[in-house]
Amino acid sequence: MINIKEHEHLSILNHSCAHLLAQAVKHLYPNAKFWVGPVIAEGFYYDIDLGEETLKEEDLERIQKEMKKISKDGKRIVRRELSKEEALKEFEDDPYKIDLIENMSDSEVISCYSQGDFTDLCRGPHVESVKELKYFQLLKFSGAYYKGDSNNKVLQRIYGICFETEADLQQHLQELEEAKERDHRKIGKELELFMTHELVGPGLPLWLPNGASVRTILENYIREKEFKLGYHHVYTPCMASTELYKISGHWDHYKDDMFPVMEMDKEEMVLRPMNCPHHMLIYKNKIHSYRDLPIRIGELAPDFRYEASGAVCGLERVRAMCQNDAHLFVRPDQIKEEFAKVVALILDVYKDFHITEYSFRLSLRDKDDTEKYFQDDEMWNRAEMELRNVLNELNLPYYEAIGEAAFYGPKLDVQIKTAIGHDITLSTCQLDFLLPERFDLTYVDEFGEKVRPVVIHRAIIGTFDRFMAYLIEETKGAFPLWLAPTQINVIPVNLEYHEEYARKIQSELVGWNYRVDLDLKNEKLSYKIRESVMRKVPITVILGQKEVDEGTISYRKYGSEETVTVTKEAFQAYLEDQIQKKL
Ligand code: TSB
Ligand code: ZN
Repeated sequence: MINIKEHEHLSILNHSCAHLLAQAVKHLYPNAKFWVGPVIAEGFYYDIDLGEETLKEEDLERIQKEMKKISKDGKRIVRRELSKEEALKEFEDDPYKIDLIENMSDSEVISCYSQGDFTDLCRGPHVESVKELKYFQLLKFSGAYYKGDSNNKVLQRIYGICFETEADLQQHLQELEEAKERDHRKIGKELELFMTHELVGPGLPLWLPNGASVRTILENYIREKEFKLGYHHVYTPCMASTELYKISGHWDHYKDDMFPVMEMDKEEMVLRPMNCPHHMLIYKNKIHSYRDLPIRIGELAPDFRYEASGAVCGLERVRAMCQNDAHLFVRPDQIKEEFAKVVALILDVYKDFHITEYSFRLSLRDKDDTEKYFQDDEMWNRAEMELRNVLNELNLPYYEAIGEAAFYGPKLDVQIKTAIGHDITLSTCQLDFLLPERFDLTYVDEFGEKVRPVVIHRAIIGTFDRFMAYLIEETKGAFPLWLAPTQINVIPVNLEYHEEYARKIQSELVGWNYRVDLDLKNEKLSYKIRESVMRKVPITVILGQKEVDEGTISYRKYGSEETVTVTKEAFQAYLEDQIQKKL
């Protein structure tokens, strides 16, 4: 989907359209006051104070109509420059604009733009006339706290988008519609994969049997892969004393993302946001020789993060998650090889899931953010240089992002775009010189000296929660055979004559270790087939007189209208082939 901010002219068009929106709102709500109206990747929005009023769906239509009217009128958009003093005078009735002006430096040129009866403070640039704003659409509205602070007043935020042509606008609206259809929250509900409940809370989804069935397969899949690659899995508790996080540095640099402390008697406990500290202790539990390294400690580990309630999203961003985590304890001379193995594992897993649209992001620290990042220039320089070297040697194409590193070190993140346009990290591989220091980890080298290992943090599936959100959107809920909650749905054509054969086939298929449903509802065949398709079951088996007489199986693959009749042996071979190819 298009990113408006990446196009110079579309950015100007959308910014001008935000002013048009404000003008229309002012016509319809004369007391309206305006905060900010920026361009965003998805178009534009404006935050508006409508006093006691809250918007309704119909209001959007009225405002849009008014915008069309103003656009037809075709007033020119005129820029004026003001001194700070003049600006304060001009906008004296508008506390929001006064706030903006007061926060500008004295040397800054303050400009405002007028179009007919409406003037707004703005840096610009804008199009020459409102006439140029023809192909726009208001998309939605929501409440938004003034300055994003929940102690402040809720403003009405109206979103919209503007294009150069009607065709572009229509294409975009169609893409939005398709994205909505793919949204994992919608499909998750329809296919009964997961649910949420206000009594549990935001960001805390409940996995239903269908979703849990897919997750179990994912867990077994990745565990098996990791065992083969020399990982050792552990179980550790999902809470610990705050002392542990004071040692690790989470307390100083990650506290805002953690749930508050639980006090019991004299103890202070916290839910863990990450598993590294527990795994550091496991490493430290024994003396290690240089010959033992790398040591790979893996865990399918529950973590808790206090994500903002406005940021949580279905399974994609949750407050209780389960990481496919591992910490690799390596010698400095093993960094490259071990990192390469992790990248190879990521690519191997992506091949199995047919993941092709992703990019590598080298996530670096923001030197100025002294709160988020542990301060040790030498350590950061070394880690960033090592990581860059590894990536260059592996010939991985990547882009850099300042301020996206973990507090303990730089990361290689694998980024994907979700159906609704979020840019999220799926897998991650991180280089850390800090935690070995904080936990005083050592191994004995070939000269009998104690030296520090390096830690690689990595998550391939990332979290099962986020990965599931991704899978749902990619497959539109039509999971491949090996992952589908129900793999085969058996339907007898006529209950009276074919139920017995259908029961026999179902039990044989279950005996072959497939997840099989038998539909004995008293409904028409066509209804049952339609329902099977709605549930996106990969294979629907339809058994009638011919199949009973010949001892065969007729089936339809999801997405195909064609019915294929085969022997049981051929059916088994077909299923095995599909599973093996992960289709
Ligand atoms: C890899 N300590 C490391 C670990 O060893 C760590 O926690 N890294 S992380 O912070 O990047 O998280 C790992 C992965 O969890 C991310 O790559 C992302 O895929 C996933 N993740 C992070 N936050 C959330 C969330 N709120 N909801 C769902 N998944 C999340
Ligand atoms: Zn970690």
